[in-house]
Amino acid sequence: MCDCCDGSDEMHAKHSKCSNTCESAGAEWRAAEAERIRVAEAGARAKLAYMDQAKAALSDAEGTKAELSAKQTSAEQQLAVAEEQLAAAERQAEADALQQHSSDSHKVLRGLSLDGASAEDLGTLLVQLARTVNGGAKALAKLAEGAALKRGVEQKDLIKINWPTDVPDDLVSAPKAEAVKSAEAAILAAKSDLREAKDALADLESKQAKDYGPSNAFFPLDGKCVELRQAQYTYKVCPFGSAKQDHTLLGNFEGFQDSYTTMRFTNGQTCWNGPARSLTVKLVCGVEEVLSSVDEPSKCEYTATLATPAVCDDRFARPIDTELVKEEL
Ligand code: MAN
Repeated sequence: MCDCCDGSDEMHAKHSKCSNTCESAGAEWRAAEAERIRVAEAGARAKLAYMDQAKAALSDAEGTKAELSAKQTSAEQQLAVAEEQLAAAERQAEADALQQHSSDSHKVLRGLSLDGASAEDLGTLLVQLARTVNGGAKALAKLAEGAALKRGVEQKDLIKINWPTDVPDDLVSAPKAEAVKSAEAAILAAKSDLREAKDALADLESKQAKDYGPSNAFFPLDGKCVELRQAQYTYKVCPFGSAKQDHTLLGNFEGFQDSYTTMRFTNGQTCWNGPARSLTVKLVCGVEEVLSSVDEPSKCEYTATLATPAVCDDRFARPIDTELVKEEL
């Protein structure tokens, strides 16, 4: 080991194999220091942006909630209207189908010259036909039913006729009426608007109740996740959410510790013969969220480091290269 800077090698300078590393060591230190300052400044600027995001989302939360409630009410009203329209359209479609059906049956009967046959004979005939004709059985049964009704058989007597039952419905389902289709589409749209408004309202209310640290600087981390592939595992940490090692739950976000310099995730998957897994995340200043150095110092108790602008010192936030900009101008 030789640093070549303390003068001890100078006595034998001629024969010394020591080369002077001061310059390269100094350059390395200066580069590291410049990088540290760059991160501190860029991180601080990013933190100001985080604080602004939080302010925009939270400071007028009551106003936003009122807007969302109004959206919810209007979606509920639209849904009620669309449901009424659907019921009316379905009633109309059913009436149209019945009318169509009875006029069709009549035409067929006339066509087959069977309009003089007795209702029972007609029923039996058509049911037999329905059983033997592949595919259109239910349609034919309906036809028979319509014809029988038309010829004076009472509804209560119809059940005495042995209608075929093993016919899939879709063989007889007529195309949907346009009015039914459009009412159904309106219901879907209103339901989706309603869900959207409800979700946004619930999301905002839950965010209002959370602790996002001084100046709410941690706000933009809510909903973000950071991953790190290390050894055989992929670690995934979602601040305010949960932390995982592949599919194993390391813990759910419990809160901050040590003046917002640490996050704790607890109540993870229980370790075989050990505690429930937990994770302590050390927070350091960085330009963006980067997860590093996951460790397991004690069985199923994990540690990690998360870089984030949220913990940078915003007093370092100087405008980017003002001097340079001035010079360039
Ligand atoms: C898995 C991983 C490890 C942990 C053991 C404990 O292999 O979660 O990190 O130490 O289980 O059995």
